[in-house]
Amino acid sequence: MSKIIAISDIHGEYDKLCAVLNKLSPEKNDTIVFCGDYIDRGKKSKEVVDKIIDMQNYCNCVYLKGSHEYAMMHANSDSYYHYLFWNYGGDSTAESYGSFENIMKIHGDFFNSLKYYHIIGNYLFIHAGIKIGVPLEEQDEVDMVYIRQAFYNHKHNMKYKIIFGHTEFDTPQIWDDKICIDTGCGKYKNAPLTALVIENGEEYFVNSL
Ligand SMILES: [Mn+2]
Repeated sequence: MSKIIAISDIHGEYDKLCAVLNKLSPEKNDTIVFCGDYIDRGKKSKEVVDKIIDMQNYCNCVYLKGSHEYAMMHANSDSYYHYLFWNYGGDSTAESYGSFENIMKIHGDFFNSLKYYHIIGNYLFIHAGIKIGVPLEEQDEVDMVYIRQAFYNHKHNMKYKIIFGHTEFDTPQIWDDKICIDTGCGKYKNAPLTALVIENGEEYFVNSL
């Protein structure tokens, strides 16, 4: 049976990404949904993006937009996102690419292709969450990459189990209707990168430790 794998919030931690991918060893019928926040904080944002693009040679890949990609892509047109990018780890991304301009010069096609959410069967994958009570097609882009407690502290009434990252916890958080897989990779030195694996109707976690 093929596996569905979700990975979120890598934040430039190339070695932790490789450790998780080596443990998972995905095969060609498997699907990895990368849930955003590839860049910032860790030292190897460019290598992380190269690696996740390269994974298309091994399995199906889906790439979602995270809040850090959103801020980076709006940093030159909006002073608020400029502040967020440069004060929440964007300096290490610019360093990894050689300059801020190089980020879009080198990986612009990739960043411009990112989706806000992806549905597979009964699962909906998204970076941060949804505004509860608003239909999926009417969700605001900023909510989908930035929302926190207003989403995860409440039951949503969508027919999907929502898999998300964005808000970091010590361990994966499991609710009846949602799972958060951000375990602080890139933010805390010893925090692992955690993947959710869905296989034969079972859900389990694989981390980089
Ligand atoms: Mn993040």
